[in-house]
Amino acid sequence: MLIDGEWDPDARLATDDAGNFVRQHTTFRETVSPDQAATHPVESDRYHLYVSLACPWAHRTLIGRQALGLEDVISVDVVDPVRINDGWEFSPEKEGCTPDTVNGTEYLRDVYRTADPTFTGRVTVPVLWDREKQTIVNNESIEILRMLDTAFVDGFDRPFTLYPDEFADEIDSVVEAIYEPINNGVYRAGFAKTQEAYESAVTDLFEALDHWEAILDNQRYLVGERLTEADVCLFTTLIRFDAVYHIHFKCSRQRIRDYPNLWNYLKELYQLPAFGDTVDLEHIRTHYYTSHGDINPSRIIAMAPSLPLEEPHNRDRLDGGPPPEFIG
Ligand SMILES: N[C@@H](CCC(=O)N[C@@H](CS)C(=O)NCC(=O)O)C(=O)O
Repeated sequence: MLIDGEWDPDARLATDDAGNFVRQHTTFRETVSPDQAATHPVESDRYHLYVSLACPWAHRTLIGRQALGLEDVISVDVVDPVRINDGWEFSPEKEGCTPDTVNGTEYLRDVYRTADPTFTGRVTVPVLWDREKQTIVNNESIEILRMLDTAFVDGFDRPFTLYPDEFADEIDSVVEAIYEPINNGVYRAGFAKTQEAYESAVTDLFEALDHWEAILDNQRYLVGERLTEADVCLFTTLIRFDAVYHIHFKCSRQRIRDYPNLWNYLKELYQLPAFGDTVDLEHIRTHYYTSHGDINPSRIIAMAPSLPLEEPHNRDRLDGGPPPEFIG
């Protein structure tokens, strides 16, 4: 991480006294606004995303960008999936990676330093960059996803919304309900430093998955008949589960493929372009197995499981469905 703008490769992920993984809070929390007098007014070709295709948090923003038709409005650079001593870096020669086309840096930490030369904290993706103000607007995925949906509206050719007003409260509560046990829960299991901390995390995780498995028996999406932001947030964890979390993070009770409803739900989402096109299982597997030396010191990448995501799903039996614009 960066400490006062200096890179410290030995600073480790935080755990509390009981061995529980504690996620740090993100620090850049500004917003792109439809108000042209704001610090970061909405504008085409001004904002840029730095992502890793491996990262479930960054993946949310890529799905939002494509689903909301903002690919020509917001540019993207992709870091190297292997993150070792120098943190996220740009390796344009590698498949699926790009250079830093905006700031020309070699390491993402230098983008953080440009925004704040005395920055202290972890250098994480996603990052939403403002070319005009030469700074980071925001590095919290749910806020970036929401901003794409709510700020880039007037003057943009927007097919639909992932955050419809009439469901806003419900979406907020589902996003919050899945965050701790599922989205962050897989990390709490994987980075636990004691048996108790691990067991508590996997128990919460599978209880929450069991709960949503039951809901999805009668309901097409997490908040009902409409596909929303909440589904984006669950998808990016589910798509990594069988190939990575089940093995690398010891989320071993069962796979998503063993849950009939979650598996069919995952297949349905995967088959929508904004979801499927943004999945890179090579970057995902490479990143996790090579980048956490403390839990996989050999850095051997586990063989890819069979994941027939293109096979038919049975979600048409339920009311609702993706908006036609989504099908592409
Ligand atoms: N709360 C942040 C979390 C982002 C995050 O933890 N990203 C990971 C990649 S999956 C990262 O960049 N980690 C680098 C590090 O912790 O040093 C969000 O949702 O955007």
